[in-house]
Amino acid sequence: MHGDTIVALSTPPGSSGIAVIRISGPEAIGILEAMAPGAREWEPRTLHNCPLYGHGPQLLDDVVTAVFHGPHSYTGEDSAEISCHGSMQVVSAIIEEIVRRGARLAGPGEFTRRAFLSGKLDLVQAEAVADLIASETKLQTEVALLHLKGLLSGKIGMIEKGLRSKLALVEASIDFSEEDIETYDPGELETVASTYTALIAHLLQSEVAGSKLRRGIRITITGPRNAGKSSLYNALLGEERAIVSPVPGTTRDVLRERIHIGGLTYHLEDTAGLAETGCEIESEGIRKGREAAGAADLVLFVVDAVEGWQEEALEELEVHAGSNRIVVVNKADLVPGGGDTTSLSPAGEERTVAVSAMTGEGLALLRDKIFDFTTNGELSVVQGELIALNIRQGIALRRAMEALERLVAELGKNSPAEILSLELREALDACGEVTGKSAAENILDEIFSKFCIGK
Ligand SMILES: Nc1nc2c(ncn2[C@@H]2O[C@H](COP(=O)(O)OP(=O)(O)OP(=O)(O)O)[C@@H](O)[C@H]2O)c(=O)[nH]1
Ligand SMILES: [Mg+2]
Repeated sequence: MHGDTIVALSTPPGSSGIAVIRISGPEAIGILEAMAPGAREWEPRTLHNCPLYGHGPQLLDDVVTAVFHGPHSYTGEDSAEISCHGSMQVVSAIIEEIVRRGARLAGPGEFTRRAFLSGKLDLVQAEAVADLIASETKLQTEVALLHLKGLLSGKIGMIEKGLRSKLALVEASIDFSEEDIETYDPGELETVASTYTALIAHLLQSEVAGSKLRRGIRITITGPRNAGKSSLYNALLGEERAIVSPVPGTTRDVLRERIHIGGLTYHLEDTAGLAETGCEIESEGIRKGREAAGAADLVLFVVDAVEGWQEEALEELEVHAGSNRIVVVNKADLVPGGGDTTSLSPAGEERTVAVSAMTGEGLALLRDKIFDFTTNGELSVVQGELIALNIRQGIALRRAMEALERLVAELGKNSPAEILSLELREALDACGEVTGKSAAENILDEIFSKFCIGK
C-alpha cells in the first residue's frame, strides 16, 4: 500500500461509447461501495452492473464495475475499475464524487508506479507499458509486449543470478580465508565474466535501433521551388495534406506528419522552396526550412527532372553535403528514367532516386532507401530477437559490461578477491539499475512523468 487513494480517467477524454475510470488505494473499494448503495457484496475480478450515486443522492450513471483486492490487482493494492457512459459530464461527476469521498487525482503513470513499487512489474516492464501505449507499428507493439512479458528482464535476471553466485564464492574466500571452504575458481569466473560481457555486448547492439524505434526518425524534404516537394510529401503520406500548385513559393510553413516504414515511425517535414527572394514571409519560411533540415536525421533533396541541375540547386545541395541525404529527382514521368539527371547527381547514384510524385513511380525504391540510410542494418537484433534497449537501459548495461571487462583484467593480474568482489558488485548494481532494484528516486520520477494520466 502506498498511502492514499488515487483516481483517474484511463480512456482518452471526449465522447466515446464507454469511459473507464480507475481507482487504487486503501479506500478504493469502500468509496465505490458507498456510491452504489444496495449493491450486493461484489465478487472480486467480476463485472457487476449497478447505478452509481453522488451527493444527494443524485444518480450519476448506470455503470459496470469490477473490484480487485490487493495484491491481485495491477497496482498490487485494492483497486476498482468503473466503465461508465463515455460522456465527459458523466466522467467528471463520478470523479468529483470519488474525490469528495477522499481520493485524489492521480499523476502521470501513478498506477504503474504503484505496480512497480509493489513488485508487480520491474522497471523494464514498466517502461514497456509506456512503449506499448505509444506504439504505432507492429514492430513497436511486438517489442513492447515481449519486454512487458519479461523477455529482457529475464536475460538480465539470468546474468544477475550467475554473478550473485560467483560473488558469494568470492566473498566467502575473503571472509573465511583461513578455513577449508569452497572458493571461486579464477578460470571459471573468467569464463562467466566473458560470457556475460559478450551477452551484454549483443544486447547493446540493439540500443541505437531501440532509440530510433521509440523516438522515431526525422526527415526533412527540401530543394528548389516548384520541384514537387509538397507533392512528394503528400505521396509519401498517402493523403493530400500540403497545398500543391504550379506557383513557385507555395509552401511557407514547415508541415509535419508521421509515416511508417519497416516498423519505424518517421516524422516527415515539408518545407518552403529554396530561392533568392525579396518576400519577407517567404524568406522566413526558407529560414525555418533550413533550420528543420539542419536538425533532421535525413534530408530528401528534391530536384525537378526537367529543370535538371541548375547552379542554385547545386549550391543548395552543397549546404547539405555533411548531412545524411538522398537526392530525389522528381517528375520522372516527364523525363522517363530520370534522364541524365539521376546519373549526373552530385550525391552519387546510390543516393539518388528518380520518382514521380504524380504517378507513384520510384516511391517504393525511395522508401527502401530511406529505411536503409536511416537504419544502417542496426535493426537486425530488434527485428530478429525483438529486443530493443532504450537509452537508460543501455547506459546501465554498459556500466555492467565495463565492470565485467575490468574483472577479467583483474583476474589476469591475479588480483585479490577484494578487488574482484568490488567489480562483481558494480556489475550487479548496474544490472539492478536496469530492472529498477537499485534505481534512484529521480530516475523513477523521470520515467513515470512521461506516462499518460490514468496508466
Ligand atoms: N508531371 C509532374 N508534375 C509534378 C510532379 N510533382 C509535382 N508536380 C507539379 O509541380 C508543381 C509544383 O508542385 P509542388 O508539390 O507544389 O512543388 P513544391 O516543391 O512543393 O513547390 P514550393 O512549395 O512552391 O516550393 C505542381 O504543379 C505539381 O502538380 C510529378 O511527379 N510529375
Ligand atoms: Mg511546396
